[in-house]
Amino acid sequence: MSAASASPETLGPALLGRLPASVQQPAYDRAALAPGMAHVGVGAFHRCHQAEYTDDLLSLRFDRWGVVGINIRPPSLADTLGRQGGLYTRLIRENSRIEARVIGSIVKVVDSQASAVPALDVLSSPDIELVTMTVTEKGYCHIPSSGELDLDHPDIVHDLVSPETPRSVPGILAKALELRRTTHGQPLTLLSCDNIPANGVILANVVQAFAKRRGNGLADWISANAAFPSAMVDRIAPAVTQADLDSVEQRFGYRDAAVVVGEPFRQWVIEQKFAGRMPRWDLVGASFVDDVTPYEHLKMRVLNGAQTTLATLGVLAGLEHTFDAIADPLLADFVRRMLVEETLPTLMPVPGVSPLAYVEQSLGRLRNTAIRHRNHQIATDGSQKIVQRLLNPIRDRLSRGESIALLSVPVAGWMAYLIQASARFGKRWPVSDPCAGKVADIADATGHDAKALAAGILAIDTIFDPGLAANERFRAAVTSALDGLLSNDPMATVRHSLQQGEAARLKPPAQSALSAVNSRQGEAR
Ligand code: CS2
Repeated sequence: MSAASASPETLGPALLGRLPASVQQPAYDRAALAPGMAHVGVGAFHRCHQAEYTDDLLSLRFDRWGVVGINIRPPSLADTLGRQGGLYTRLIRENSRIEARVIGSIVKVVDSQASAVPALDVLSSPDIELVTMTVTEKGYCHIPSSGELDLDHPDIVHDLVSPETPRSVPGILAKALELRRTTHGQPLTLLSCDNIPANGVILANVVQAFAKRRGNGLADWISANAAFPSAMVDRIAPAVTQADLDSVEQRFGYRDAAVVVGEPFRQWVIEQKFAGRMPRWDLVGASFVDDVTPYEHLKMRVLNGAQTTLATLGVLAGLEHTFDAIADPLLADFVRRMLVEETLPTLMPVPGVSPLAYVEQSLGRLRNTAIRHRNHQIATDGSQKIVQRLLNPIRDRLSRGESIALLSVPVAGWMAYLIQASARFGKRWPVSDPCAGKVADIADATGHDAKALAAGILAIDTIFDPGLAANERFRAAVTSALDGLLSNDPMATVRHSLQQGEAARLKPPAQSALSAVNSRQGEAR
């Protein structure tokens, strides 16, 4: 095809074979591809991660592993991927380098936003042996601090009353499993690819808690016929922008409404616990292991901990993207020292990984200027993220009497981010977080008293379990950091905390400082 043609063609099966040579395309016969698995939540991350691994695998060893993509929440897929026969361009970008590839593993898309019926038809089909999902942290309807199903969640309340017309992920999956049981009885593996600790355990908890309340033997059938492996997933793939879509048209001469952009790095570690046949993703770079916990902790506490820290402190410093925040010498110094001095000692050994090298590699990934990851995007749903990224390492350190001078700053940063979105603080930026309303109410009622603000927010027990919230060292550290972050010079607090962290490093912890905080929050294993 000609890049100079007046009206560029849109990507679709008819364009395969006529793409510019610089665009890699599926090396297998897409027409022969039959659906064998479904994915719920087809967003940028799925297209940049699991769908790419599957595309790799189909090229290496063709099998019945076409993906049916289902969205149960906006956006609609029909107008983008649907119109393109499931095809899309995956760009890998690193500074000035760009690599384009058309991914072919999605064979069909299903929009099920208005009713669960289309999703249930796919999920209950005997052709589907595996369901993967990326439904975001809050899609599980669990309580982050405990990992249990949130029975007060409006969608769960609805689905327990009307299980035939479910809206929530647990409700839809329980109904799909019920249909499988009553029709063909085929087992199913349900693989969460969301960034929450012990995601398989959380998924099993919420589906089983829902099924038990149905009281019709479904929970027992699920125990015997479904598997919920946990997985650690990694690739930075920010929300796609118009500039990304335009860049494909400009560089490669065709239109694509479903472009995704990711960094070169990718990782997928999957717990080996399956109900039936699985795609051999281990042949194309994924790892099948007995326990993903050490990998999850490493990734969530180091890479994601750094991202959340740079995002909230970055917004307070007036910086837009991750790469802007890490280019700031103070924030770069802060995040490296936080990770090395406070986070790394909380990690379990990970086979073949040097923790210090992992920190440097992670910071290097965050400096990639072609990945335009907005700080506000990472700060979105912070209440669902800080438990695994910041509070769990804090809890581990408190239980050993160790300093939390640095890790407590981004916790206060998350608070300051939501507080300043309240009317009382002039609605400095729009926010999206299930706890935003609660924090705004606290801020509106309290005003500028950091102690009262922190006390109000620490009392939100779906995030801060009572043991942690009552810990005096934690309360004092967060309150003092919050006071500074709400001032006119928030970065002075970041600088000051580095000095405090330094002092704590030189002084052994006092016995009296040892706290009785034990189990880890939200880690349901
Ligand atoms: C990010 C993640 O938005 C966020 O919360 O921290 O999406 C992050 O980019 C991925 O976990 C990387 O694998």
